Amino acid sequence: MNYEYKKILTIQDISCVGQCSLTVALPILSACGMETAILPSAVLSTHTAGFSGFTFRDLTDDMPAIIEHWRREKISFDCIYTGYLGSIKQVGYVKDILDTMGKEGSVRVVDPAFADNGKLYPIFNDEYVAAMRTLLPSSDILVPNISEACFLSGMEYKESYDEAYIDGLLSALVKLGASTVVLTGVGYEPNMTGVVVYENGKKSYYPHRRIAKGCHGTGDVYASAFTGALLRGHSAYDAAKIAADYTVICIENTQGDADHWYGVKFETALPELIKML
Ligand code: PXL
Repeated sequence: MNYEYKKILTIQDISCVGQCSLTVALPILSACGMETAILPSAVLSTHTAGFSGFTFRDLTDDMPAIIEHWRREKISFDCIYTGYLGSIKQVGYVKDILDTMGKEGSVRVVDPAFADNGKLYPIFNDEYVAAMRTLLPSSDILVPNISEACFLSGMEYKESYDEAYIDGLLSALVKLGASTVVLTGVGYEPNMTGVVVYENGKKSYYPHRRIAKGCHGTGDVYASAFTGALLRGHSAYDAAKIAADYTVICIENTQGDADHWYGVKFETALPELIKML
């Protein structure tokens, strides 16, 4: 084995059908060669973006006993990666985990996972956004899209913008306590998008092709591949680039299949991801 094998805890929902959250994060992190542990935030029959009448079981009340058991067993993690959470109360438990359950030198990746295209996902509201803001000082790397960055910072959401607007978002997030920010979906030209990595006051941009607007599940594919590549020892910028290239291939491999509107066929591109690592 020519890399360090690490244990990662990911906290997000189980959407039984829909290719997002844990059903995406686990195979991607495993493909990156890492041990996975999970704390499911909720169980849904499907994700909430496009299916109607989904079921939702909030697992908040299971969390204290799980955390307590882990503490008794002295369990800790090399990385804690959070995504879609189940309730405002749960955010407090997740903050506690971020603050106390990492090993020395661990990395905490927070994907806000609550908004897209300027809108909050169905179950969330402003109070949830305020709760999520409290996670920023407990994160090492925040991976928002522009919508989430706007809700967190209170800045207006814009479809088209310039670099000054993006700089404003980044500095607002840092003021709220974020350290490194990996801002996804940043495009200054038609048919292009990209990712901005803001680290130690330095901003780097990786532009790439924008294939289709608003593909479901790509945020989770991106954040999972980013986290896996980071744990494999890549810099935040290189991990951001690998995750972007992988996500683009996933979208390409899904295009043209109208029945597959709810997610991307990320499994088909795992061999490419492994090569990039
Ligand atoms: O992909 C983000 C996500 C995760 N989990 C659930 C969702 C969504 C996006 O809509 O509904 C349940």
